[in-house]
Amino acid sequence: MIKIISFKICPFVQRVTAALAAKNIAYEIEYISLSDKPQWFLDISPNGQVPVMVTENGTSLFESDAIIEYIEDEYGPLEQHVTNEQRALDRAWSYLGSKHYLAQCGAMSSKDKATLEARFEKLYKAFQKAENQLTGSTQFFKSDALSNVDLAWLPLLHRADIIKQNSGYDMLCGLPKMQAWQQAIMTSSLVEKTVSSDFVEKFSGFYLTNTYLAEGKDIVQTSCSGSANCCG
Ligand SMILES: N[C@@H](CCC(=O)N[C@@H](CS)C(=O)NCC(=O)O)C(=O)O
Repeated sequence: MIKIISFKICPFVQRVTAALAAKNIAYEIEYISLSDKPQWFLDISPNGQVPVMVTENGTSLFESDAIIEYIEDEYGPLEQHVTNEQRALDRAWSYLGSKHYLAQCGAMSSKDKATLEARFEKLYKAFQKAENQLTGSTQFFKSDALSNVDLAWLPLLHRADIIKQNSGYDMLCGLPKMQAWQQAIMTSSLVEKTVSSDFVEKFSGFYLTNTYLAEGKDIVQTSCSGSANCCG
């Protein structure tokens, strides 16, 4: 069986588990400590990072983009009859999401409001681009069926939802089509299959403890993006 080497709150891992769950592919998962990486992990992970996927043949794959492409090549596409141009566009929109995972982690780790808003600005610009691309007439990014783009943005939208529920800070403030997309993803049965049962607890221990967002419902969100757009 496939094995995923993981760190519980890693968004790159969650993109991979989302791709596996969306295709009902069974896998085992092993969690490691990133502050004390075991030697066996360093031996199979050239970049020293999770996710690593150990295939059925025992080959260790690394870099989430490569793992996602392998899942598509090996187990078949999520969507049939996608043109080459559309596939390229889907990959590009997926990258726009996944290339902002670390920006979101950095923003959520901020100790004060000014740092949060400064770090969040780039991510919010990506959210605005997606808002402009969404039609608002379909449940998911392209249609009413899940696509690879949804899977790539799922970690961002999931984390933004937990932050909103616990702190009141809405990363999608002023972006109604993004909010609707987030709602569709969060109410699909997929999200819970992508993380461990203690995900929210682990995530909160990291991003909602000793951070600005940990101030919880006392947070007053005065702007949508760190600039002057008042959210009301
Ligand atoms: N480019 C990598 C990024 C993966 C990544 O940043 N993983 C983080 C956890 S979310 C990690 O393993 N950090 C440990 C380290 O960099 O030493 C990918 O797409 O797989």
